[in-house]
Amino acid sequence: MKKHKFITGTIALSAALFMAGCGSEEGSADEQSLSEELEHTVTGIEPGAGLTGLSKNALEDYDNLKGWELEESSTASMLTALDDAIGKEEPIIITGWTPHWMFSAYDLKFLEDPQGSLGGPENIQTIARHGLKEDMPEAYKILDAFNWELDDLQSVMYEAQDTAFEEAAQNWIDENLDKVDEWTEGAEPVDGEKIELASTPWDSERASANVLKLVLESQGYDVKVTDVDPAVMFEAIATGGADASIAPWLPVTHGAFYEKHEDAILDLGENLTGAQNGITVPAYMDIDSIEDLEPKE
Ligand code: PBE
Repeated sequence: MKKHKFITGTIALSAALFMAGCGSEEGSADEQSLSEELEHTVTGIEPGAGLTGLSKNALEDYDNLKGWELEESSTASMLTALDDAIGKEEPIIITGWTPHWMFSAYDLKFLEDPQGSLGGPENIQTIARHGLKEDMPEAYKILDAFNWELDDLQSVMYEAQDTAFEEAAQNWIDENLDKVDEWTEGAEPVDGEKIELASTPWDSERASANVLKLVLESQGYDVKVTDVDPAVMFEAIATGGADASIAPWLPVTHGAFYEKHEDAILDLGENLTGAQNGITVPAYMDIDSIEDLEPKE
């Protein structure tokens, strides 16, 4: 990230100031004032995100989060608030996840979550509508074979910070033809067949959808990608309104939508492992666990 150097410097300085200021005061007094400083508010993202549902559960699950609020808005405004807070060396608590460039742009940490409200390691999974295998066997083969590593997805996502997702996706494909060949192996090209992919509007899924779109296009498909809320995405696959998706986060993030539509969708398994959600703070904040926060009195 272009900002990286500047921010690292700021964090080092703020960490030093913070520690100098903290001295040997009692932890609980500090935490009380920290929670007050945060106005007992977690800065969240879109209401429709799976992560928003999990974060609401966390507010219920932890007794010490009594009176706390989740401020729902958008990923863009959460990131603006995060950048602001870090620029001013102020505390902030957000709903975060990886893969996302926020973890490379800033020095952040997930708070420990002993209740497991935010889940553990997540997979990104491929789902398709019933009948796709029979109707579009060549596309089905590619979807079924599609899988990559965290590093692959991140390299597309990071490059797309400075360039269009489509260009970043094409560059990744050009550098990873071996991997792409594995996905398309044994699949016959088609002549302009239409396929509709449902996706979600976060950068990790913009990256994966753009890569798959280009790969399917290179095989002769006419590809349409629609970004929708996770609930709508599952609904679209279940009702046949879209053909497939490589965007579901499971088992926990979109677990409720998956369970609702389980019988009406085909599960083609994971396409990426090692995703993770978490209540997240800048590394300079002197707390490690959700349980370090204090209830609103
Ligand atoms: N996320 C990123 C999404 C899925 C991808 C974790 C913010 C969510 O539904 O919560």
